[in-house]
Amino acid sequence: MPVVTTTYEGDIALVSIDNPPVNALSQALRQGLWDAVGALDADPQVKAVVLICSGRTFIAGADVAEFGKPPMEPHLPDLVARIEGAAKPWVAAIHGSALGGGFEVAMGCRFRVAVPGASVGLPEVTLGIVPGAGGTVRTPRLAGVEAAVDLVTSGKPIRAEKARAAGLIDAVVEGDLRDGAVTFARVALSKPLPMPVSARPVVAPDAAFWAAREKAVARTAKGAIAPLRALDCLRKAAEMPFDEAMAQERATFLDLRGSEQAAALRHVFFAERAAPRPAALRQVAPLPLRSTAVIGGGTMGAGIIAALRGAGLPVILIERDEEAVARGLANVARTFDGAVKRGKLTATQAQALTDGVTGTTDYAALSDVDLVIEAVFEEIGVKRAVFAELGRHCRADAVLATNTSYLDPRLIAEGLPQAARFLGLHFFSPANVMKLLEIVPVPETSDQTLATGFALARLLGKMPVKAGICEGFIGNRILKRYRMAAEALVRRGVAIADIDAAMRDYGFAMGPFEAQDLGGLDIAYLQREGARAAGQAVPETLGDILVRAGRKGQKTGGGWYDYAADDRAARPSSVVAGLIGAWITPGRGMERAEIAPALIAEMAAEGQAILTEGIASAAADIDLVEIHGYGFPRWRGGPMFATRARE
Ligand code: T1G
Repeated sequence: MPVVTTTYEGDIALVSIDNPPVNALSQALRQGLWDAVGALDADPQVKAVVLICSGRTFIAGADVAEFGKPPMEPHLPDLVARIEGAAKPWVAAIHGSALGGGFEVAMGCRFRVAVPGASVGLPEVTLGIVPGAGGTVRTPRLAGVEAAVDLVTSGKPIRAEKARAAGLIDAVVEGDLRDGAVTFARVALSKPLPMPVSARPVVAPDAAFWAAREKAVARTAKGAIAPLRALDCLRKAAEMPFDEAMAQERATFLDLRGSEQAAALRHVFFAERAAPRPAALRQVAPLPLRSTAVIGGGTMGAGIIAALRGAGLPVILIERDEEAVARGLANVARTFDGAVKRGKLTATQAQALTDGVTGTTDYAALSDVDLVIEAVFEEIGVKRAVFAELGRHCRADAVLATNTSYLDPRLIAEGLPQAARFLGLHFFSPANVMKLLEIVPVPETSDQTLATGFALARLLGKMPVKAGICEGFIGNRILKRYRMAAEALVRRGVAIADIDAAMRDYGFAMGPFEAQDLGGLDIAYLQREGARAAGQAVPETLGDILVRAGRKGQKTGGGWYDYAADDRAARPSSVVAGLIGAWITPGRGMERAEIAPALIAEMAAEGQAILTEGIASAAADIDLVEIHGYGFPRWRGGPMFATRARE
C-alpha cells in the first residue's frame, strides 16, 4: 500500500495518508505529499484538496526514530512551503492529534478543520528541540503572538474547540470528517481565499512583553533549554520578515537536535512508550476492571481512591470501624475539595466523585469486586489479617493488590488461596497526583494479574514500572543510597546547604536534606529502628541523631535546617552543627561542581546493582522511576542515561 493515495469527490481531491501507527512524516510520506501537490496542481478538474489521515490520528509529527539519521529530501520546511504555494487551496482534516510537523503541515494548508475532541500542538520543546518546519514562524501569523507563545513554549497540545477560539483552526466539524471537510472546501471556494499563513501580518509586542515571558518560561523550564530557545525564535518571528525568521528557526532546530538534552528527552520519550507495555505481556489480555475496593482510608488509601474515582471506577472503602470509615470518606472528600479550590473540578463534579465511594466495615460487600487494593498500616500482621479476610470474601479471580513501600509482598501473600491473583502495587504520595506506579509481582502472580496491573496504570494515567522484590524496590532503594551518599559528604565536611543547592542547580526542585525536612525524617528513622530491633546491623545515621533530638523536619520546626514559624525558608542550623559536629571529620573539600555528579553516580551505581539483580528489567525503567517518582530532571534523562558511557 502506498502511504499517500488520491481519490476524487467531484472537483475536490482527497489526499489520504496511511502510515501506521501515527502517520509520522517519514521520507516516503514527505515524498508522497510532494508528488501529490505537483499532480493536483496540474489537474484542471481539481478545485481544492482535502488532506485526511487513516488510523488513530492525523500526522503526529516528524518520525522521532529518524532524528539521529542524516535528513533526506524532500525536507519538511520545503514540503510545507510547497503545500502553501499550491495552485489549489488545501484543507487539513484533523482527527486524533496534529502534532509538531503534523501541525506545521496543517498550517501550510489554506484551511484547517477538526473533529470535536481532536487536538493540535507543537510538542517539540518536550523533545528538547524547537519546531523545525515553520511552527514558530507561522503560529504567530495565524493566531497572534500570545497564543503562539503559549502553544510553543509549553509544548502542550490543545483541544479543537480551544484551538478554534484561538484561531489555530477554522472550524470544528461534527459528524463524518471526510464529508464535513469536503463540504467546508466547497463553501470556501465560493468566497475569496484568505492569504497563505506566511503572508499574513504579525503584530510584534514590545520589549516588556518578551521580558515578562522570558521570566515565566525560565521559571517553568527549570533548566531545560528548548523552551527559552523557542521563545527566542518566536520573538524573531514577530520582528523579522518571514524568510529570515524561518532561517533562524531552522538553525536553532539543527543546533538543538544534536544536543545532550534532546538525546535525553528522546530517550525518555521511547522509555515512556515501552514501559507500560512489557513485551512478555503483549499477548496477555487483562481482566476487566469495573468495580474496585480499597482497604484503609488514610492518606495513601484516600489518594488511591481519588485516583480510581478520577478514572470513573466505583470504589468500596473498607475500614475497621464506623469512625474510621467516616474519617476515610472525609479524607477522600478533602482531596476533591482541594481540586475544586484550585479550579480543577466543579463542585458538582467533586460531589459525583465523592458519591461514587461507599464506605463500610463489612468485607462481605467485596463479594463481586474486580480489584482490591490494600493500603493499611505498614505492619505485616495487620496486612496479613486483611488478606485473610479478602481470601474469604472476594471472588477467586478478583485481583488482590497490596500497596506497600517496604514490606516483602511474598510475606503478605503467604497463606492466601489463589496467590496467582496477588500483586504488589507501590503508589507514591499523593497517590492521585504522582505518576509513578511500581508493579511488584510475587513468584505466584499470573501473567494475567500482572497484565491487569498494567491495565490499571493505563486507566489511572500512571507510568507503570515493573519491579522485583528487594528492600525499597527500585525507587526507595536508590533514594536510600542517595541519602546515605549525601550524608557521607556532610561527614567529610561539605555544608548541608551546599549539597542541596548543588542538586537544585542540577535540576531537582529540592535537595536531599530539604526534601527530608519537608517529608519528615521520622518515617525512615522508624524503619531503621524496626530493622535494628529485628537484629539487623543498621549503622547509625546523622538523621537518627536529629530525630532523637526531636528534629523531625518542618513539622517540628526544624530538621536539617531551622524554620521560623509561618516560613518555609530553610536556615542553616547551629543546633544541627552542634549535634553532628562530633561525626564530622573534614577531609578534602569538594568543589560545588563536583557534588551533583558524585551523588548522581551513586544513584546510578545502585541502579546498576538493581539491574544486575534483575529487580529492574531495563536501565530506562530505572530512569522513569526517578523522573516520575523522585523529581529527577526529565531533560537529564534519568541517572542511568546521564551517566552512561558515551559512544
Ligand atoms: N515518531 C515515531 N514514532 C512515534 C511517534 C513519532 N513522532 N509518535 C508515536 N510513535 C510511536 C510510539 O513509539 C508507539 O510505538 C506508537 O507510535 C504509538 O504511540 C519538524 C521536529 C500521536 C498522541 O512528539 O504524542 O514533528 O511502542 O503509544 O497513545 O517540527 O504517539 O507501538 O512501537 O504514544 O495513541 C512531534 C508524539 C515530533 C508526537 C498517539 N511529535 N506522539 O498516542 O500512541 S517532532 C510528537 C504522541 C516534530 C517538526 C518536529 C502520541 C500520539 P510502539 P503511542 P497513542
